[in-house]
Formats: sequence, C-alpha cells, structure tokens
Amino acid sequence: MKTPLRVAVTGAAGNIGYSLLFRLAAGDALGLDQPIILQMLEITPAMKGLEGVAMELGDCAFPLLHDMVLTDDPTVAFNGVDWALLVGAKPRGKGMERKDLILDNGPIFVDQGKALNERAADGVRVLTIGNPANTNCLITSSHAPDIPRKQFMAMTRLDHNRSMSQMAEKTGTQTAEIKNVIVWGNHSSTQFPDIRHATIAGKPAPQVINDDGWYRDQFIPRVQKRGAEIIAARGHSSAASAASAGIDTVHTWNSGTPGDEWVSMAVPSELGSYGAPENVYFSYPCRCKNGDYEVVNGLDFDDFGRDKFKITGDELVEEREVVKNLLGVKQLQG
Ligand code: NAX
Repeated sequence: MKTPLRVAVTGAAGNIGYSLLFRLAAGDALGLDQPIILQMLEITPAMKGLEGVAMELGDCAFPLLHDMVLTDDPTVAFNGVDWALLVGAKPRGKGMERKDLILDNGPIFVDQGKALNERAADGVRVLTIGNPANTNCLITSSHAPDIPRKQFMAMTRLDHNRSMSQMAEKTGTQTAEIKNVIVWGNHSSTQFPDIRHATIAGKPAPQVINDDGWYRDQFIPRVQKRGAEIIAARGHSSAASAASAGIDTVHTWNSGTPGDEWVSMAVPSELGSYGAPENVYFSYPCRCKNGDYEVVNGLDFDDFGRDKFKITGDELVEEREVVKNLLGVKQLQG
C-alpha cells in the first residue's frame, strides 16, 4: 500500500465540496491504489455542517480514506499537504459577474497563499476553483514565494468539458470521440472556447460541424455563459459538474494526457508563447506527463480567434489591476 497523500479541500461544507470530497475519497482523482488523508477547511460558522459531511464520509467506509482533519485554521488545513483544492469562496448569485466577486473573495486567497507557503509539502500542487479562479490563483501564488508559480493552476476544465458536450450534442457523437478542444484565457464570460484544432472521430471539428454561424453565435456564447444558464435553471451555481471537472484536472495533472491529446488548464501566462499578458494565470492547451505539465505552443489562430484571445487576456489584466493591493511580493520571478 502506498503512503497516504494529504489532500486539502477548502470550502469543504459547500456545494462543490459535497460532491468533490466523496469522489476524492473513492479514488477517482489520484487512483484506486492511493490512500489519502482529507484535510478540510471551513469558516467557523460552517464547522457544524462540515462535521456532518465528515460523518457521511466515514459512513461510506472508503478503503482509501485513511484519516480526516476538520479545521477552520488554514495553517492546520495545509499542514504537509501534497494537493490543495481551493474551493472555498462565495459563488456568483443571480445576475452577478465574476468581477463583482473579486474584492469579496480575493482576501481569502492572501491568507491561504501564506499558509500554503508556510505549511505545504515540497512539490504541493494547488488547484484554484473558487471564483474568479484565475485571479484568485494569482493572489494565492503571489503570497507563496517558496512554491514555484507552475505548481499553481486555476480550473478551466469545466469550460473544456462543457465545450465537448456541446460539440457532441451538435454532431450526434460521443464526447469520447472529441479531442483537443481549447479554452483560452479566463474562466469567465470572456473565455475563448476554440474548436479550430479539435477533432471529432479523428476528423477536423470545423469540417465536421461545418456551421460557422453556430460556432460563433451559439456555441461560443453558450459555453461562455453556461454558468449563468445553470444558475437560472437550478437557482444555484454548478456544483457536481464543477467537482467532476476538479477530479478530471487532478487526475490528468497527476497521471498524464494520452498520446498527443491536450486539455485546458489555466497556468502562468509566461509558459505560453502566444502573446498573452504577463503575470496572469491564463488557460492554454496543456499536456501532462509524470505529474508535470507543459503548454502546447505553436498552434495558429485566424483573425477571429486572435481577437477573442486578446479580449480574454485584457480582462485578466483588468482583474489583476483590481486586486493589485492584494498581491504579494512573488510575482514573475517564481
Ligand atoms: P458554496 O457557497 O456552496 O460553498 C462555499 C463554501 O466555502 C462555504 O461552505 C463557505 O462556508 C466556504 N468558505 C467561504 N470562505 C471560506 C474561507 N475563507 N475558507 C474556507 N472556506 C470558506 O459554493 P460552491 O457552490 O461550493 O462554490 C464555491 C466556489 O466555486 C465559488 O466561488 C464558485 O463561484 C466557484 N465555482 C467555480 C467554477 C470553476 O469552473 N472554476 C465553477 C463552479 C463554481 O461557480
């Protein structure tokens, strides 16, 4: 049996946590031979609810769940952690854009960045899910000068998965046949879901779809605003699908991407050679191997794509400006 890995989940008593924790404990992210210790962080008023979640986790008798830590102290939650999934933050309510949340949620990530720096294991990998995810990732990493920027990532896998689902529906295919979609930029309504290099059953996706009007006027806005569509229908923001995308991200980051395939991950912008703004976390196509990842560089754009790329990059710069007083010392040099 392998040595257990310590996995921190913040916002553990929230909606995403309620789906994410059980799949982590079942081995869906790190493997069916990898025991884990869940270190769950909540704010003090939510600790009672967290105790209930822990009771249910216990009642599942997961063989891989070796221990649980429940705390409202980030330095306890991040003590010795190999993975940290930063979910805890306010979700968008009806009609809110992510930018409205930025100043509410930003300070959380200052403290958590410091606690990670002080307490996490060497080699910790940190996934930011709480919104605005890219900018929260920047804040967290900027307060963790001893942890390389590359070990932080913001989640755009949900947008990637949403794109695949829309393409499968349009073409009457299965998502398993759809490869190499790209989500560029910010996890927000400016993101650019790009099918130019994607394939469907091995053929170029733009040829199979053969409907540029659908791509530009329906597909892109629908993926960009899918979060709002879910809120309008459910009255709550996406939770199980977000948790599933979190599991997918950790799984891929840890165990790799098959063959030439890539997935979308928001990583330090300087790792890409596409002219994205410096010092933001920007979603790129990434290949993963041996627990590490690299950005797939050298893909081309048409003019339409180039414009979309710029819009989402500009928004990330605006968000960085909004939080500039929350940024720590470590920025580009990490
Ligand atoms: P919930 O409100 O259900 O849960 C959030 C939990 O975080 C609550 O239990 C709250 O007590 C806790 N929390 C708040 N501040 C905390 C702190 N300082 N430390 C620890 N815990 C804290 O929201 P939920 O639906 O779970 O969504 C969580 C976050 O994910 C939101 O910011 C949401 O917008 C974001 N999302 C991100 C997505 C992505 O693709 N990156 C998609 C889904 C989701 O919208």
